[in-house]
Amino acid sequence: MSDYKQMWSELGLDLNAHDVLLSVLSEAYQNIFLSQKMRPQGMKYFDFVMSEVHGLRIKELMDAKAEGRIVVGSYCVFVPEELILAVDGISVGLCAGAEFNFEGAEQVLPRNLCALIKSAFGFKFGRVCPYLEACDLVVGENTCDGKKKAYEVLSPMVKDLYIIDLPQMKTDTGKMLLKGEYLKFITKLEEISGKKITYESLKKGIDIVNAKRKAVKRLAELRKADPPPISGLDALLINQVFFYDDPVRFTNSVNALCDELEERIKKGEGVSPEGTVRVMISGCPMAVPNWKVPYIVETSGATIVGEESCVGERGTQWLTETKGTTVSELIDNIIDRYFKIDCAIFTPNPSRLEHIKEMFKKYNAKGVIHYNLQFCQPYIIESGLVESNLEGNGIPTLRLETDYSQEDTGQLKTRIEAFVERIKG
Ligand code: BJ8
Repeated sequence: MSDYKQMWSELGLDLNAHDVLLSVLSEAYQNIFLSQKMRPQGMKYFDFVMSEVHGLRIKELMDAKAEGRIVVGSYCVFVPEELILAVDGISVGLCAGAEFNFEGAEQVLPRNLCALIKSAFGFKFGRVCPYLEACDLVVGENTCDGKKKAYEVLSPMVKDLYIIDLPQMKTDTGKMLLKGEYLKFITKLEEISGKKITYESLKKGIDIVNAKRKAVKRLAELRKADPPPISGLDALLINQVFFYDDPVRFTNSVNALCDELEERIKKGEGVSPEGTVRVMISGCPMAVPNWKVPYIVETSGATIVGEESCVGERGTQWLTETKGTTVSELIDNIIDRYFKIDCAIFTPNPSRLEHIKEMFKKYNAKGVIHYNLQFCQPYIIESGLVESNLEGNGIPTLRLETDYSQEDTGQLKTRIEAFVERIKG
């Protein structure tokens, strides 16, 4: 990696703590990703992105800011990237997936809060996240209680925190609320960027994000093959990079990888032997570098063929329609698209269960691993309903509850291996 120390220091990072984080990240990456056999060549691009995730990409953000573009960070797939692109902004994901400086986070937050939230605060207090520090605007959203209240604590610690209120029910009133909130968000984006959204700029934003979604959907389709041409770990990594990378370059790289995977499928090549137990993951999002459970699964005799998650198909399954000739019609298309997201904060939330079953069938999975982060009430409560329905329909289901620590690795491995044996019959 080039020497980015000056840039990091100008962003206010704690250089020593940041070095520690990068070295842990790099070691984990070596052990988890680079040790895999039969990886596609196209993954080299994503290895490069990860090796420069706090370097070159941050430099790109800083260069863009110098040219007058804004950087907007968010923690949820309810924040429309299309709108950010329409004011020539750059959207970055801020969710964190590492247990870093939880002691710092627990100074202001309760211990019994999900690791995703604590990690974001740990990164902020530890001054190790250049993405957060590069943001002109940080967008929070009223989803679960944990995030909603934590944003109040975060507010004085960042330059500009903007909150989007979200409905909790899929009703007409809920949709009107979402529309009102997105319209206010547009005003905010126009204000801080100094640029007005036009039909052309919004249409371009929609096209860019749709192309990105189409590329990951194409990748998902290719995972139907047996043997699978790509590991679940690598597919997850791509879904994680989705939130950081330049969207056009990302799309081209995923499509180039898919070309290669198509060739592999024609030749019958895969990352695991034909007939390897196929499972899908469903539940809480896995932010970088949260690779613990997928790593255990794929080193326990199974292969992951799909993710029903916001870092996965829940976040990418729908495109935004492009019909209409006015800004207002395009905005309505965006609202229609985002209102379909079936996050567990909605009540009731039947379409998520239907989507899990649809994915199970489509990817010819043999079991579902329901991934819960400890203390995540929406997904933990919903997982009971999901499990009983899936098991009732003959779909083997394993419910896991974990955090970002490595302490339960042995126990998780025992349970996952037993589940794989159960599926094998
Ligand atoms: S749309 S899943 S990205 S809210 S894990 S912080 S729910 S206590 S992340 Fe999410 Fe948007 Fe929904 Fe998706 Fe709370 Fe649960 Fe923690 Fe969570």
